[in-house]
Amino acid sequence: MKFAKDFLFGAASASYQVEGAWNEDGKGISNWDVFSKIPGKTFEGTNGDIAIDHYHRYKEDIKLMAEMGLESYRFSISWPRIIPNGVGEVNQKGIEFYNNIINECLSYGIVPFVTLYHWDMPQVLEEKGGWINKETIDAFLNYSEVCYKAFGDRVKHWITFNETVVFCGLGYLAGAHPPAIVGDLNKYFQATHNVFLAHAKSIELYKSLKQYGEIGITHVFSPAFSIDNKEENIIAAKHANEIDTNWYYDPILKGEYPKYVVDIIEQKGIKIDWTDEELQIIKRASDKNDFIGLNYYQPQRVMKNNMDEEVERNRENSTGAPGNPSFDGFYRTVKMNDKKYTKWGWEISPEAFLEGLRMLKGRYGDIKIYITENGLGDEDPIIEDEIVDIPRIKFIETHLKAVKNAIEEGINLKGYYAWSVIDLLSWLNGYKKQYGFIYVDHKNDLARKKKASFYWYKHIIETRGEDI
Ligand code: BGP
Repeated sequence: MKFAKDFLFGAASASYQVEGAWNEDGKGISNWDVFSKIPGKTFEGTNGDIAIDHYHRYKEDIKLMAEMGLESYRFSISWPRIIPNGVGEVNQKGIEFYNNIINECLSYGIVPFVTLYHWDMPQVLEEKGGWINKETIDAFLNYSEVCYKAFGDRVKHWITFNETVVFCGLGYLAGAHPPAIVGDLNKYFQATHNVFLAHAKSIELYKSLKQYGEIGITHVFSPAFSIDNKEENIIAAKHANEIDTNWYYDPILKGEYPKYVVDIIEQKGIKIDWTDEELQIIKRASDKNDFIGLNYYQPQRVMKNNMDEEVERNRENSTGAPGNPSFDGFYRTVKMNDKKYTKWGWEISPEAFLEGLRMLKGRYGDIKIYITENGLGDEDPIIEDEIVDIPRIKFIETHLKAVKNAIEEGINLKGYYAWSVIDLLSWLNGYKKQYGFIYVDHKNDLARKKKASFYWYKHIIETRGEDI
């Protein structure tokens, strides 16, 4: 089987991880500009001040994407580059920059797939309470309207938010992302609700503009599986899926929160400020999603946790990596001897990817799906000046095979975006953890170089994945 002509082969990035130019051309300060400079927060104090300087080198980068045959480029817009203070004045230089990116893509026939919020929030808003403050919802609505109106004539694919579970989980439970709050379940759940509301309002707004593109949200996709057939572990895996998946997917795709989690919230005495009107807006918007974006890296292998205390989550276990109990102490994710792991301890399992997609179809039906991120974080081998990232090729190949199988089973999958198009700043792992098809030489003026995977992906796109 070949992938259909309208299946998009893409790759992705995010503004803070590639752009740099953190204080140029009128850009406002973001929460990440501030957070990354707090000692001890990121790997060896790395930050995105320069990142890989995509801001100045976007032409070279997009030319390389075109050479690779990329059909679509998923990137994000930096909110503070567009509206430096979160609300109020629009920065025309910011509009110009993204116009340039979009036009450059289109000149090569590359479809721009745009994320509005990939975590870099204007610091001014973060200081006023960020996602806890309901005013941020209106500010986001205004920001998204500015973007739809400025770019919507050419951008026909929009993602409102990237991975709510990560920026809320790490922001309000683990303290590993801004605003660096630890263990505040009230704030965590409130923030998620406010984000879902902002999403709902923004897609209603988008539809009212009649730009006839498509819009959705991107979630982490990390299905939980019990490590064995013991009942207590099966219950633990169900619990993990309710908290980590259904809480995020249900309000978007069903327009309501899962009762299982709502009951837990009530039992714990957590009070979410949500009005009937807000819940109705979320309900009303749920059938307006054109697609769901899935970022799949790994599943969660789950067993009952026998510890009572509540525990922190960190970057690694927030996406299900083994070794730690859940934040509510109910279950733990574990490493299994018969599974394979990356150097960063993330399980490699295309099988669980396919199985998870089946679970998703079972719960939500035929919603259109894009895989908006999938890839291997590695320290790439360099042999005689060539970057021979064979493990990455294997990783992507086996996951594309799972995508193919899913399509053959009738799952409505319309595109695949490898993470990442080019080596970039990993939020907490600096430049050490590489994901790209294109290498960036930090010892040589950030020079770009094609990796083995670059040529391989080009071939896959050219042959529409026939050999997979
Ligand atoms: C996702 C984010 C990406 C990217 C990726 C890899 O959660 O959406 O922005 O960072 O994970 O993560 P890491 O760099 O931590 O390995």
